[in-house]
Amino acid sequence: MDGAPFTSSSSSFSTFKTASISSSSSTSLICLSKKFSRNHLPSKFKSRRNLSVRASNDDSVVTLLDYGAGNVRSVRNAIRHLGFQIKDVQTPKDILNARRLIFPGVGAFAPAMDVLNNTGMGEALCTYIQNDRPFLGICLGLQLLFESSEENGPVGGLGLIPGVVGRFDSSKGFRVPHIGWNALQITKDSDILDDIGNRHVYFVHSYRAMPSKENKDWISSTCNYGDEFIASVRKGKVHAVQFHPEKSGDVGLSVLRRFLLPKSSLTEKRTERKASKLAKRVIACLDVRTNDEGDLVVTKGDQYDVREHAEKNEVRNLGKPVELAAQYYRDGADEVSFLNITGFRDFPLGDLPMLQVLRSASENVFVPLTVGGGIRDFTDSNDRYYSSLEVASEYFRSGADKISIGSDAVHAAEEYLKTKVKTGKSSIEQISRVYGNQAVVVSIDPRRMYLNDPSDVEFKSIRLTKQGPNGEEYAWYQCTINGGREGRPIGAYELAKAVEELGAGEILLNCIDCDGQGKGFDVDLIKMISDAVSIPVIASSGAGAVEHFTDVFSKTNASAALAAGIFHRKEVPIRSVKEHLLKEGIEVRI
Ligand code: 1PR
Repeated sequence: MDGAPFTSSSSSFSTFKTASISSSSSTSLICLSKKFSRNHLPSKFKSRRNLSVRASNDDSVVTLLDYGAGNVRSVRNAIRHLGFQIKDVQTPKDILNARRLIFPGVGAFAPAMDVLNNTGMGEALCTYIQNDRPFLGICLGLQLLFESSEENGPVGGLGLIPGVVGRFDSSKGFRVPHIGWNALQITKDSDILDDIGNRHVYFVHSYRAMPSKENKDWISSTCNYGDEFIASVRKGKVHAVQFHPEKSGDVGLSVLRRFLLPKSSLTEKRTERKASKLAKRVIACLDVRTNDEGDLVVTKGDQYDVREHAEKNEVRNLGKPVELAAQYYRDGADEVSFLNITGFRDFPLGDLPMLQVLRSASENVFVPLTVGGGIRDFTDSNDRYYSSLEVASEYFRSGADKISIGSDAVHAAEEYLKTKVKTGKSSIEQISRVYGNQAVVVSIDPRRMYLNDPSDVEFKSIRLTKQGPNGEEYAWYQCTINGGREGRPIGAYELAKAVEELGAGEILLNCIDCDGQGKGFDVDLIKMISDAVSIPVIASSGAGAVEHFTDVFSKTNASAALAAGIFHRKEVPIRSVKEHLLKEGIEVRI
């Protein structure tokens, strides 16, 4: 089924030596970029006029340029979902012979340019695009068209569009990475965006290209996030988008459809509400584990205890992961998360059922998928060592857009706080370096520890809005590992700050005390953490009613709110959560 990404001998992402590649590739890239910046790439590329473009005439085939980094499976699934077949680029000639070409770029700018240069694909791409052939670049596939990027750079790009790709400026109080559903300002007719009108699309990036008078004629839409950045470009049959159409639900599928079938009819379902800014996200979480019969089921803890308190003491079984994920997608969830809650026990790459769940779910879920559980360096019983990067790479190849690290992040933070040295070896650093920090979520499992006097502990504590059981006015939040089984000498505040410095792009902030209680999120905890970091924070644990969502979004800087039990038990539909938020004036994606 899966076409294979082409790999150049020296820089294939799919080989596990990735870590070394990035360091080596960076050196070769630097000298390349020096050469580039000196030689203005396009001219060098333009020289070889003998690169002729000849299109195959198979109408139902899409040529896909997949250089093996990150989750291209979602783009494949979306293309197949729209009834097209995929021809994978193996050689530069495949680009030149493409009838239509999609270039989904995931990961970091420098290693991507390195692969394009080392394989001659960059040159072929330039020729293909300069011949106004049907092209769609996605995310990094847009950024690489520009002259250069500041990401681990400056690094030379393909130089087809004037301008430099720079990092969002977090000093303006906007959380970086820009993760979530934001609104487009369409600036010129772009055919493929005709269906979008006033809808939200999904972004996940830390770098963006800025409008200038030199690139004005390319821009077809912008988006506002602290500043107005380029959200899409178009010239003739050449299109590129910064957002992810394959992860933007039905709106995104329509963008892909209109690229693949330019004359296809508009299917726009107008909504009465205009998308205007970054929406708050409502996330459905599926805690999964094998039950006593060995089946992988969706379960749900009661303060992390997932066993029925009946005579058989079984693992609570709330349904099948793939079916429930597809259901929540249809119900309007903005993201779906799978947490393999016993992952700390197993060897994640040996956990084939979990990988299979991910592959199957990603075939029908066109919103971002996050997977967590057991991501860490691992040595199996045959003494074979696997890096956490290898584990994460398998999850990305299987359809994950983001991975979530729990216990291993606690160990990494404790080590970092002890030495204050970034070794580059922690799972957070390894994975964020190659896939970008927007792909790395840290899941925190804290337990509330009541205090009469904050000076009783060395960790950050807060004054509680509601006193503790014995009238305590303060509490700190002790982090745990292995599914809440072991408390560690580190507070949630210290952990959040440390993992942000190590390169995490987002925090999933659970609370063991509130988990499954349906009495609302721990607003005190979420306020403390979302005020302490500049990366997005997902509020989690305790949702029991629609009001709990307005509460957490109006009293904290949480960017998203996650729930499980109320959705699994069909007590509160996702739709009613969103309608309530809209009624309360909180922008969400409809
Ligand atoms: O430590 O890297 O192997 O990751 C394990 C992952 O599994 C972590 O993300 C950890 O949060 C999660 N986990 C481990 N044990 C449990 C458990 O329940 N026994 N579940 C568990 C965490 C928390 C939320 C839950 C919310 C919402 N679940 O994800 O869905 O609390 O629930 P609610 O809306 O019903 O209140 P590693």
